[in-house]
Amino acid sequence: MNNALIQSLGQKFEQRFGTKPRIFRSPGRVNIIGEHTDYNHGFVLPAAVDKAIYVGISPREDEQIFLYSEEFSEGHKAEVATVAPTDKHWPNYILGVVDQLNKRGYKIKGFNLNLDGDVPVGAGLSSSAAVECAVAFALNEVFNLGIERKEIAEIGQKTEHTFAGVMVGIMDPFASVMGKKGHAIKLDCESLAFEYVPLEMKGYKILLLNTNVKHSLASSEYNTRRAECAEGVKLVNEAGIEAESLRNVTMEMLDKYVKPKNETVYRRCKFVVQENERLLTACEALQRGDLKTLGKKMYGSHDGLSKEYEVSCKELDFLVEAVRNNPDVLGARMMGGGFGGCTINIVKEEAIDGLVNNLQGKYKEAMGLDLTAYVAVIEDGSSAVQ
Ligand code: GAF
Repeated sequence: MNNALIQSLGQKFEQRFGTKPRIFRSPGRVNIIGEHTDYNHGFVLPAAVDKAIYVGISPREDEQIFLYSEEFSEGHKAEVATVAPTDKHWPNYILGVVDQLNKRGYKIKGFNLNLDGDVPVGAGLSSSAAVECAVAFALNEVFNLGIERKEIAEIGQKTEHTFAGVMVGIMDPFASVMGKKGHAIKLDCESLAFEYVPLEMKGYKILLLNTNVKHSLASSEYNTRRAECAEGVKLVNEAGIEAESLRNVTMEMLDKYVKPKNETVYRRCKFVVQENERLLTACEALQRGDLKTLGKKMYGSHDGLSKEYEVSCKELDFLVEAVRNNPDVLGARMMGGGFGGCTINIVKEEAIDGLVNNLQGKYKEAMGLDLTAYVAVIEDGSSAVQ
């Protein structure tokens, strides 16, 4: 918990709105393996981290919404009944949540809200889902709406669809809301059934290496990949096979019905089917303490994301190749939607400082960019802070 940030958020709230707020937090996430599988009804293995978005909030008697982003030093005003997307980026993640509550028949009044956080933006740690979940969680508590955690995650996902225009899956908000200290979440994105998997790391740590780039094609390419996967399912359906998603599609079906028709769609779908298999093997390995096999599957995941799914970039590939033959690193891969952000690495604890030092120099020389590193600490999901 970032106590300094919580204190300053509360003080700024009081100065701005003249009352003491309640404060809530919702964390960012890592994903150990299972990328671009969530919107294909497959499995993912995320975990909530100790970096979070914090919101201060107080209810109002009228219908007005007063928002303030401490990070951007900017305010925004709206009304509960008429929320709509704005040209400013950050208010959309809050207003979209209000819109979802309206559409689902949850009754709220106006409110004052400020927000801040320590989830690095654009690093692929899902700061936007953390905002949506922190806001939905806070409104649920303040207005006693009785919404269950899973629905809060769905509200976060829908907000991305409607107010940010990215057709994301359920993974990020689910991890933010449902996270458990010291555990990953093995989530079946078809049924939303899940189990907590203890992260027993035996002297290894989860190290995130931030490329500090976010290429602008991320959102458009994300939606394109989604459409390509849907096209693959359509081709299988046209061959007379009933399949609702890639979850019900096998490699044999892809080879027979998709490969001859569309090579690009075939490669995308092949990645997804194989990534699901990799996740299941990796998760079993993690459960029996076999971190080596987990690591191998992570490298396999990266290779598929880079070569078949084509959502990596030169900076991410550079960081994975730089550690691939290092005996202190069991596995590495790009994490999240792609085109920038972090790689996730399983690294021997005592080797971390030396590795980061060495990579910072190499990365600067090769890419002209600073590399930032962060050891992920796995925390609980959304909670009330005060
Ligand atoms: C982004 C999305 F928000 C997730 O839903 C998921 O698809 C991920 O990219 C890729 O695995 O983080």
